Amino acid sequence: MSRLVIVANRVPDPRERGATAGGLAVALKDALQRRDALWFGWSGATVAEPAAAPTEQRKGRVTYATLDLSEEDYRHYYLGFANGALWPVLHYRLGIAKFAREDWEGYRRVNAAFAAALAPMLRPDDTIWVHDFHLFLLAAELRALGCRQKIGFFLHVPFPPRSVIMGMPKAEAILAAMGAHDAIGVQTDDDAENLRGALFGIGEQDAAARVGTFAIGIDAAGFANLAARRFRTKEVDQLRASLAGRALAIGIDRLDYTKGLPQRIAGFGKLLQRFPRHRSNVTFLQVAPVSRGDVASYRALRRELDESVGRINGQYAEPDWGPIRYITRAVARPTLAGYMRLAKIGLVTPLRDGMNLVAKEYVAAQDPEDPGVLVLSRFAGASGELEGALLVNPMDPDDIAEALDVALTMPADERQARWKPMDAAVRANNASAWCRQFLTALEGSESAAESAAESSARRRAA
Ligand code: ADQ
Repeated sequence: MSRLVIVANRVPDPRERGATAGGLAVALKDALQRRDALWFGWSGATVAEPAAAPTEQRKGRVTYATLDLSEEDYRHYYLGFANGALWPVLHYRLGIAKFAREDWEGYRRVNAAFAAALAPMLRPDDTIWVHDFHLFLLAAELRALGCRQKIGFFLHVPFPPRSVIMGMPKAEAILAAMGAHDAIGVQTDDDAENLRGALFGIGEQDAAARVGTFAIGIDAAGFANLAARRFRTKEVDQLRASLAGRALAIGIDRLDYTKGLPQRIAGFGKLLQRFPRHRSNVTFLQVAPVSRGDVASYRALRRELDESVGRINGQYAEPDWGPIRYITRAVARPTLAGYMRLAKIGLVTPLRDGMNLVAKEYVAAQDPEDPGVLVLSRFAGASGELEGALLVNPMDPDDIAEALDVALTMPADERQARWKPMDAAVRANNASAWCRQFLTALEGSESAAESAAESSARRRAA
């Protein structure tokens, strides 16, 4: 089998073990065990004078190759264009996006530098799989350097309607660069429709035809085992004891403005205000470690949450009960798995989310005999697969409060009837299925390099 080359903004630390690794590393685990692989991307470090050639480390069948960034590239490429412009726009938040030409230049420069460092490492029969919005231009840069290998792209975040994306300066250049891929994957049919519409709008019909939906999954069996094992550990016992028989609702997110945290906290406050019978009977634990703490909008979010949690706790707490526990430190994944199994309610209310793996992890973590209830945003990609969840509009704290009230009083047979099909879906559409389906589409696709050459030959002949 040919080598698989994964390109992503971040490269996992090869020392990370299965249970502690998150997101993409888990999703790709199967594929990386079955064939030789190269994982290429940013080291996570910034240095004064980055080397042009990557540092390599090998573990098992995978070589990890990383580049450092200069302070300037970190500021313009990562904080500026990727996180300041693309992240909000792709989550439909054109109004809070910040655009600067220097950021765009930094984005182009880093995509080109990544391509220049990767190209000499490639073998003729490699399959290349590029991940996410940091690297929209990479494939086009590789093609310009003469790469003819199959290149696939997967977008982990949503893709907004054409009218939103076209509001962002340089959107057209990004869309045009999509034509360099042989297969383009997104999380949901809505994302696919939006992306095709935008590509059509700029005359990239060939690229539009290569867009497909591939909903990302988790290692459901592995997570279920982890949660069951961790359910009886010191950390989970301590949390259980501290609840003194009260129900637990849990939220687990990166501290990010797309995750709907202020509205969620307000929703929990509304529950206590409008349904007083739940006062003193339910505790909400929100774990939200700070991410991207050096972007101003993230600092503002943190202040807002500190204030609203304090206000609700001040208003409703009793000497022996506090409504909200809010942790901005990281908690180890295995412990979180145990917490999820303990929680009667999983509260997952992003304003927009490509998929949201926490929703799937919460489902997988439940005790089949006594499963909890998932309260889920209808704007998370996962809502398409998790039909047994109580779906809410995450912008509406009253809607969240009403769903929490229903969840807290739901009888066991209804909880089971809702959970079973969700668990079946999470197990069927798991990480390995996602990976296999995307790679099958990519490796069986017509070559973009050849079809681009053919269509330019046709244009020349015409
Ligand atoms: P994220 O925005 O990071 O990912 P999500 O899918 O919810 O969002 O989480 C990814 C992983 O991080 C999960 O395994 C989750 O358990 C872990 N995680 C989240 N919060 C955590 C916390 N507080 N502590 C420890 N671990 C935590 C992006 C897109 C999503 C998409 C994924 C994968 O924004 O929509 O589902 O990529 O494609």
